[in-house]
This record gives sequence, structure tokens and C-alpha cells, in this order.
Amino acid sequence: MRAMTLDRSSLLITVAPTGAETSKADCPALPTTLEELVETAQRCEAAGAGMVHLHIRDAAHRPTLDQGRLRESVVALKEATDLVVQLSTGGSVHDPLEDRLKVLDAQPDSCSLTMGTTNFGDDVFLNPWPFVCDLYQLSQERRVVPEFELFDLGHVTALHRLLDTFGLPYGGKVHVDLVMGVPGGMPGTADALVAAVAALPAEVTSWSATGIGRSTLPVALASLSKGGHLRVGMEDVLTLAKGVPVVHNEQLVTRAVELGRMAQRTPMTGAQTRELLGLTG
Ligand code: KMH
Ligand code: ZN
Repeated sequence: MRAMTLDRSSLLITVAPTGAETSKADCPALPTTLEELVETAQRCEAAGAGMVHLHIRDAAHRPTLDQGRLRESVVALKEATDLVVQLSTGGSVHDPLEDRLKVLDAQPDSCSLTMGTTNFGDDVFLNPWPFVCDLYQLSQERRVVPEFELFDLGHVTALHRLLDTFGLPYGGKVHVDLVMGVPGGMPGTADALVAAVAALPAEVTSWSATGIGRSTLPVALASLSKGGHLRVGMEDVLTLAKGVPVVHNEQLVTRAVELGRMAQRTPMTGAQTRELLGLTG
């Protein structure tokens, strides 16, 4: 008997507005400054997002894990919105592991926590087991709720091992995000999603999915069909359709709300998201 409690009427929409892979020069609509991030978060919250997954950029719009900028961004987004603020601990493929651990010093509500190393296009996204264990234990100590990022079926197995070894996260809930369609990870297909969901540990209380690039719609539709939540945003996809660029993250949130409406799901507010993630204590 699975302990997973699926509320089939509400829908968490997480917006991942920036990421670390796209350059501002290639995509001027990408929000990279603090002002752009705040404006984006406010519009996405008004459109129906409950959580924001943040990557920060420096003054030259390059990915950074600068402590000052991370802290300032967490404070600004918490002041300007009621969204759950999640910082990426994945950063960019070039960030050292020790800097990625220090992300928790910025005191976000939540942090991403990727469950294993994966090929990432031509690069390698490094997440060795000892690092995963250190980051998880640090999140427990610092009272930060992790979102487990699963890029592959093997990451599902690693999540079983992590929970068996170290117990439940801070807050007692286990929230997972399937990141699908990364070149090197599991494909962004309904079949892969069904396989990953079937293998999730019984402790999982909620899960979302995102499909990179053109897998975004198949993954979103499969996730809704299986009762999952959605992550959308320009971190994962830059077009609405072939040749139609996204000009604001709000468009992707609005589309997710519309897909959810068709599936008879209502977007969760920040407060409802806090409850879902065990952040109300
Ligand atoms: N930018 C990728 C290398 C995360 O945010 O935790 C990692 C990533 C996952 O985006
Ligand atoms: Zn990310």
C-alpha cells in the first residue's frame, strides 16, 4: 500500500524562470537581473504559480552562486511574493561542489537536490553519492525542504537508498521533480514517466514533472494524467511552439494553468504549496 497522498484536485505549478544554460545574449527575454526576477515571480504568482525555482546571474548575466546575490534574491522574492522560494543547488555544470553546498547558507524555503550524476548534453552534471548525502543532511540541519530532482530511473533507486539511510526530510514530506528529456537522462515520454512514478518510494508525498524542450507538452500531459504536478519555465523550454519564442515566463505558467483546468485541477497558492511541502511548522 503506497503512502503517497495524491490530491487530484489541486495543482502545484513551479516556475523555473532562468536556469543556468541559456545566455542573455541568445535570449534577451530571459530574466537575469534581480528586478527582472521579482517582476517575473510576481506575474507568475498572479498567473497561478506556487513555487519558484531560482538560478541567479551576475552583473554580466553569467550564472553565479555568489552568496550575497543568493541571499538578496531570497529576501527580495519573499518580500515581493508569497511563493515558496527554492534555490537551485545544481547551479551550472561548472560550479564546484563546495559552492553548491553553501547555497543553503542563503536560507531558502526549499532547495533542489539531484539524486545522481548525469550526462548533460556535452557536459556532465556531477552529483556523486557522498555529495548527495552531505547536501541532504545539511538540508535536514538547516531546515530546508529538498525537492529531489530525478533525471533518470537510477536516481529513483538512489532516492530509496537516501531515505532508507537518513530518514525523512525536514518537514516530513517528500517532494520529487522528474526532469525529463535532458540529453543523457531519461526520455521525455509518457512511458518513461509512468515507469519512474511506479518506482517512486512509498514515502513520496507529491511529485511534479518537467520535460525539456519539445518534450515539455508530452511530459506535462502525462503528469496531469497520472495526478502529478507541473514545473514549467524558461530554464526548460524557450518556445511555445515551433518558431514561437517565449517572451515571458508567465506565458508558460498560464499554459500550465489552462492544461490543469482541462484536467479539473486548481492551481495551488504559495500557502497551499507550503502545506504540501511541510513548510508550515
Ligand atoms: N543547471 C543544471 C546543471 C538544479 O537546478 O538543481 C542543473 C540544474 C538542476 O538545473
Ligand atoms: Zn535548475
